[in-house]
Amino acid sequence: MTLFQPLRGKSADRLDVIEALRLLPERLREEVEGLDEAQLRFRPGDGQWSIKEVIGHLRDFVEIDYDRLARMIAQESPLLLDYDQETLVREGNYQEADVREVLGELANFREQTVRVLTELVDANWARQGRHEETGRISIRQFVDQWAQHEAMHLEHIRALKRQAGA
Ligand code: NI
Repeated sequence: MTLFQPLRGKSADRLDVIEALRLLPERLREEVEGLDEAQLRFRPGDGQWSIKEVIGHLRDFVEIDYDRLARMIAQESPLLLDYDQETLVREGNYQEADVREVLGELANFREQTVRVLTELVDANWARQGRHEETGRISIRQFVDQWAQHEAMHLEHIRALKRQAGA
């Protein structure tokens, strides 16, 4: 994909956040290493996600966010649809899925996102989309939100591990 040549003025100040995004698959693999199936499937309460489901949720949004990013680059102020996270996790049937396969899918989408972000020139970080629920958002704001969301769920997984006796 060619993105708004010339590729100068790359976003040096964005390297930390891009690196955090790049490391997500690796961080998740480290967290689940050595866990047994019962620990991965443990739900702390009714309607609460297991570790497998949290990873499925992250996989869903790593895919959705890649798609949103591609639209924000290709279109002027695209509409970014909202998704129901509970429905997606239920439909993904992540409790029965192979967590390594889910992580592999997540890693593939994330690799594409990181490739696109790495090639963005400074001005393109200000490109915007219109989120169905929350309104205007720039690529820069959006990417910061992903990093925060993912850091929060990494903590969430650590808490679930403790509750599952891991
Ligand atoms: Ni979430």
